[in-house]
Amino acid sequence: MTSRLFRFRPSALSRPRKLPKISNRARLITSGANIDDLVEEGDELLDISAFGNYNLALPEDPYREGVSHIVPALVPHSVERPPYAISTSESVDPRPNVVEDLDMKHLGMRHAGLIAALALRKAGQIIQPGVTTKAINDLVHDTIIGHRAYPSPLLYKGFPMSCCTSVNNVLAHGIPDERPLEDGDIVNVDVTVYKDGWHGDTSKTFLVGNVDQQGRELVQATEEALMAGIAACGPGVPFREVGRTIATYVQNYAGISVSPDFLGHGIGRNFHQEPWVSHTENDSESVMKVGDYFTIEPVLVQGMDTSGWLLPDGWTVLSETGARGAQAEHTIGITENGAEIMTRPDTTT
Ligand SMILES: [Co+2]
Repeated sequence: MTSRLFRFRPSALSRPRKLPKISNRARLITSGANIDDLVEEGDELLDISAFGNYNLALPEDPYREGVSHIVPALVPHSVERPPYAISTSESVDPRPNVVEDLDMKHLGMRHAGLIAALALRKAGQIIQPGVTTKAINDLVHDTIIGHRAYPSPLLYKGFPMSCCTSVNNVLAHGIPDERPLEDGDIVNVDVTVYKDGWHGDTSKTFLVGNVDQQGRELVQATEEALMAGIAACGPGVPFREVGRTIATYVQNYAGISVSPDFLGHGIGRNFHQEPWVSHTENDSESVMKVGDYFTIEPVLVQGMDTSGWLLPDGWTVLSETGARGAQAEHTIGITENGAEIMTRPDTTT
């Protein structure tokens, strides 16, 4: 692999949740380049050797503002769209204020969740060095459309693709592009499906070829943290138990932290809604009840600093340190018996 030194211009980037007003570049320094010749005022050299053996995923140079240059994939007219993806003035929820039958809601959520899980599993089956994240996106898109369902991220707040793909130091919300996956990468694929008025949301971080031990441990810790968080759920349980459980669990891993910046969310007729589910220690008072549907989706980051940069595309969040991040997500339904994973890829109950 190439040098572990990267030139980065943090002054050109903003922190997530602050207004992005940036147009500048971060550039990969390949081995053999004379760094002194390339560094300009305001640059920082990012040394990621402590985090393992991988390359930073960096955007094309020069950066582009926004995503208007990306052409969204087409969705057949026969597929029902969520209100935000309908470009007419009639883009209101076709089912306002109806009292939901809980059994029907559960079936609807399971159906959406199942399609999402199947699309995610298919994506995992093609992941290997040389495959682009755009190819992953296209497979996810076609799989969802094939089930006469809609890929929820597409046109959500202007997002131009049908899933998110986040490679290595991209913590979340990466936009699929033409970068081929490299041997040693880790890549999160985040799939959400809208079917018959319900959303199902799931993600997983995949290993690409031979991933170093630190990367494998990060991905494993993330999967385990998600499952620990789910195991804590059930009717009558305070939502803060999810964060407490995950934070405690991750303490088993030296040198890995949980990001406080990415939250699980209520889900159902809407892609994102209350309650917001923290994956770190918190003092939320709200309590889970039967019929609640929400995601758990911890982002774990190498090192103790989880802060990030938002790219000028308005979506991609990079770790500030260059460390890798991994994420795993399921949609959970609270039932009389506990918590059910709605985004399991199997059809058994
Ligand atoms: Co989600």
